[in-house]
This record gives sequence, structure tokens and C-alpha cells, in this order.
Amino acid sequence: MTNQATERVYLGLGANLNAPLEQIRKATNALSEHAEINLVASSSLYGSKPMGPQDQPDYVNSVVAIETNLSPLALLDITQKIEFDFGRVRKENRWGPRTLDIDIILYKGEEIENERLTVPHYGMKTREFVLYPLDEIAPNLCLPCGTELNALLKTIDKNGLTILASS
Ligand code: A4P
Ligand code: MG
Repeated sequence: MTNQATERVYLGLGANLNAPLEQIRKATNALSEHAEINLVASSSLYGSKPMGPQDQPDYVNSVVAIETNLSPLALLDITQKIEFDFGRVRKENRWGPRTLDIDIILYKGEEIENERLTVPHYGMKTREFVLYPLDEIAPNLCLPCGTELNALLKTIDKNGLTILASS
């Protein structure tokens, strides 16, 4: 049995353009097919209201758990390559629409701060579309800072979050 907080890596997936449900499913497949990534769990696919500019479509979000020996930055290289393979174009407008966004939410219970990476992800504690899917695949998780996922969930409204499909 693995310790979910210290051995697993959690990734948040989001999309709101070009058949987002399919984007998330295909991205999950791409992750699972990578030789150095072992996909161990994936949440349902959730519909969520856009955070940030409201003049964009609703999002589809999910969280997946992986096991890997890749370093955090090597993993980021891979997730960014998958984003680009899926037609992501980085634009100036922050929080704007995207075909695919993959965020490293948690990495093996570590705290990481460098030019390219902040882990835990800076927004995870306040985003319903991260916390509820995470709870589905990692109930009772404890963050590196000691905060319990259960405690966070009590503070965060679902904000219209709905399950659209199973993973
Ligand atoms: N970076 C630093 N830490 C991380 C991390 N933990 N995981 C750096 C991934 N990347 C990290 O990311 C910009 C840079 O962040 C990367 O080059 C990496 O080195 P990006 O993906 O190019 O930019 P972004 O995603 O547009 O910006 P940002 O601020 O990361 O946006 P978010 O926080 O990802 O939010 N509404 C709903 N309902 N659902 C969503 O998923 N997503 C966003 C984007 C807006 N509104 C949303 C959703
Ligand atoms: Mg991002």
C-alpha cells in the first residue's frame, strides 16, 4: 500500500475549448501512455464556472494521481509538451480560454519553489475545481503545510461544480 501524500503526484487538468471533455480524456490517455508515468487514479470529469474572465465557456476539470520517478521539472517538461501537442497557445491574457492546461498540484508531499515551479500549486487551496476532484481520488489527504483537505473543503463552495462524466 502506498502513502498517498508522500508517494503520489497529483495533476489538475482543465480545458474549455475544442470539445473539452475529449481534450481531458485524451490528455489523461497521453499521460498514462508515457513510459515513465504510472496513472493510478483519475477523478470524474467536472463542469465548472470559469474563474477569471467570465466571457469564456465553462471548463471541464479533473484531477489525476500518478506515480513517477521523474523529477518535478522533468515532469513539467512532459506536461507542457502534452499541452502544446494539444494545440495550446499561450496568450497574454491570463486565465483566458485554453484547449488544455495541466497544473502540478502536489508532488510527493514536497514543497518546491523555483523559477518554473511552485508546488503545491498556488491556487489549489481556493479552487473548487481542484479540491473536489482531488477529494474523490485522495480522501483525507494532508497537504505539506499540514492543512487537511477535509478542512479546506468546508471553506470552499462548489460554485455550480457538477459531475459531467466518469473518467
Ligand atoms: N508554473 C509554476 N508552478 C506551476 C505548477 N505547479 N504547475 C509555471 C504547472 N505550472 C507551473 O503557466 C505559466 C507558468 O507557470 C508555466 O510556464 C510554469 O513554469 P501556464 O500554464 O502557461 O499559464 P496559465 O495556466 O495561463 O496561468 P496560471 O496562472 O497558471 O493559470 P491557472 O492558475 O492555471 O488558471 N476556471 C476553471 N473553472 N477551471 C480552470 O481550470 N483555469 C484557469 C487558468 C483559469 N480559469 C479556470 C481554470
Ligand atoms: Mg497552468
